Amino acid sequence: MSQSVDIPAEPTPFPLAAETTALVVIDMQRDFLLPGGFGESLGNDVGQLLKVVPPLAALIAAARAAGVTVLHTREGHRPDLSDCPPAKLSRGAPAKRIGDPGRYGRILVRGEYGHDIVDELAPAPGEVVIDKPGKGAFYATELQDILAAAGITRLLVTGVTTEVCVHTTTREANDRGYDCLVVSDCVGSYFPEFHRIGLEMIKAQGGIFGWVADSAAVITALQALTTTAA
Ligand code: TIU
Repeated sequence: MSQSVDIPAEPTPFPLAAETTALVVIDMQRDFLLPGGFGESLGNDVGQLLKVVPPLAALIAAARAAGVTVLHTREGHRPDLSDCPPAKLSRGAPAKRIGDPGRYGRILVRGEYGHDIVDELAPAPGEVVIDKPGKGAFYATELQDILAAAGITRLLVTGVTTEVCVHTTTREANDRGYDCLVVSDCVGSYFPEFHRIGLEMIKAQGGIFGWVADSAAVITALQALTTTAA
C-alpha cells in the first residue's frame, strides 16, 4: 500500500500519496507573465503573476524529490489558428490579438518563444507538457487519458490565472472525479480580488470544487513523503 501524508488544507485535510497524485502547472508561459505578451495586450498588470514563480519553483522541486508526477500545460494555437474559435480571436479590444507578432513572437502560437514556459519553471526531461487551445486543460487534450494511464486521481493545481485557466481546469477535473487541491500562493491573477475570491470559491460549501492549502503546507507533506520513502 502506498504511503500517504495528510496536507492540512481547507476545508479538510487532503491525503497525499506520490503514486496517485500529479502536480499540474498551468500556463506559466512568457506570454502571460512577461511585459509585451498576451496578458499585457489585454491591458493587464503582468507583475501580479511574477510573484508566483519563486514559491512554485520550490513546490515543483519538492514534488520531483517526492516522486510526484509533474505535468505542465500551455495555452496556445496552431500557427494557422485553425483551433482558435473566432469568438476567442475577436473577443474584447486587445492591443494585439492571438497570432499577431508580439515582443516574443506570434502571440499564443505554438512553437513561438512567448508561448513557452518561463525559464525558472522549465519542464524537466520526460515531464509531460499538454498543449491546450482552451482555458481548461481537459478540453481537446489528451490529459484525461494520460492521468488514467498513470493511475492518477488527485491533483495539486498551480499556475495562472486563478479565476481563468486554474478555475476552469479545476472545475473540469472535479466533474471528472479528480480530487483537486489548489495551492494558494502558487496560483496568481492579474486581479488580486478575483484571486482571493477564486480561492474562496474552490473551498466553499464543504469543498465544492476542491481543497486549498499554501505551498508551505504542501512542501512539508512532500518532504515527509520523501523522508519516509528513503
Ligand atoms: N486572461 C487570463 O486571465 N487568462 C488567460 O487568458 N489564460 C489563462 O488563465 N491561462
